[in-house]
Amino acid sequence: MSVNAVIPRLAELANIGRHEGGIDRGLATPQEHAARERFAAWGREAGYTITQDIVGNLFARRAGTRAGALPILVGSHLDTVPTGGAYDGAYGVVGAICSLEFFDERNTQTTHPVEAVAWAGEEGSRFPLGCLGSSVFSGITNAQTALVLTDMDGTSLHAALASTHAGLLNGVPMRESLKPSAYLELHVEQGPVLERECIPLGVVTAIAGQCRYRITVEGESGHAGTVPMDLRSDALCAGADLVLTVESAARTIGNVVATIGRMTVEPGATNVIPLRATFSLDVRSPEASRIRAVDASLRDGAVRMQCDRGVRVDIEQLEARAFAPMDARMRQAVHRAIASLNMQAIDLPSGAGHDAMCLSQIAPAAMIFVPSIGGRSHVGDERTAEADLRRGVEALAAAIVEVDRMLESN
Ligand code: HGY
Ligand code: MN
Ligand code: MN
Repeated sequence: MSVNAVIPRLAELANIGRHEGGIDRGLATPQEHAARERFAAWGREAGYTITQDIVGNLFARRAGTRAGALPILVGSHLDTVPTGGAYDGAYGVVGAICSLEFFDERNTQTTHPVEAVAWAGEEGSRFPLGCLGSSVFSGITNAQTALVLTDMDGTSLHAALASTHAGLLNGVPMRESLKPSAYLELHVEQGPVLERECIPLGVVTAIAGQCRYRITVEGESGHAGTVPMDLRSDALCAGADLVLTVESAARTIGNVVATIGRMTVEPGATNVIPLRATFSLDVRSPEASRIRAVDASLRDGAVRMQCDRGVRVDIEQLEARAFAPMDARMRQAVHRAIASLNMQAIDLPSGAGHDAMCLSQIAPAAMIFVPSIGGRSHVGDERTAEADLRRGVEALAAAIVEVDRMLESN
């Protein structure tokens, strides 16, 4: 099957968690569990050693010729945003296992073992931490800290992973904590550059830094019909004012993006002045100074809300991921591999976050992109041409061999 298997396998995964708005596979839900089961089954059928860890990361290991060599990890994630597409994450997981099968078909041996990986909870959609699994694996986040995180219903990750139909896979042993010798990730670009440049492959130079926040604005509730406007401390109006303050700051500062993707209003009745507005904030830039500038405008705005609108504002930073340059020697190895296939590639940065941000802290890391049609992602109609999907897997397989050689020449 190998390279061509990427298409039917992605189609199969795309039906797991599908709804009319896209695909929803939150970490440790029955849907994401089912996707992990499929990955484990493919790995077993190919004869690879399947292991997992306590937060749900899943590994399929193909032996190398040198026992004891630290593995090359190749992977991405199976979870999605609530209205996800068929390729964000899943493509890199399926591409990794198809690359290993490609080696089997050609009897290609690598010195280093190679492990295809499905990282747990990269999106941070269900539990409030992006790159959850890869940050625990990389030692950036303490496993216990991750396990006590709770979703919007108050369910902890620990409880979710303990459930039989959505948790850790039955009968799959725990992986011994071997650090990797290198990391590769294949991903759809999720942006417009490769399509605009008519280039089929991208080698990522760096991944933008990002900060995620939870902001709670608390005012005074009251009767919608009897409280005069000048006597109100309306939490939602203050929250909306703060949202627009942050948006305007991001536009002015430049080379930074700020997104408020979720807001809840309590008590949520049409005839009650909102007591509380709670919203998310996602800020990203390749330049840390610009993220700090947006952070400062948020905090200044919060003080202004408290003075002018009589509300209380609580700002909780949930996550801060530094700008992550990809390893120069790994990038050269990837370019050599792509050139050996007579394929074209360009260098480009990633505005989207990836597990490679975490892995790059413990091993040399590189990423390969394929074009996204219309540059669209995190939407149900995310699309990439089949030829591009297959080409990306061929490039990944060649890159693994090149990296294996590079590590030998160290
Ligand atoms: O949000 C991101 O950039 C990634 O898709 N988790
Ligand atoms: Mn992704
Ligand atoms: Mn994503």
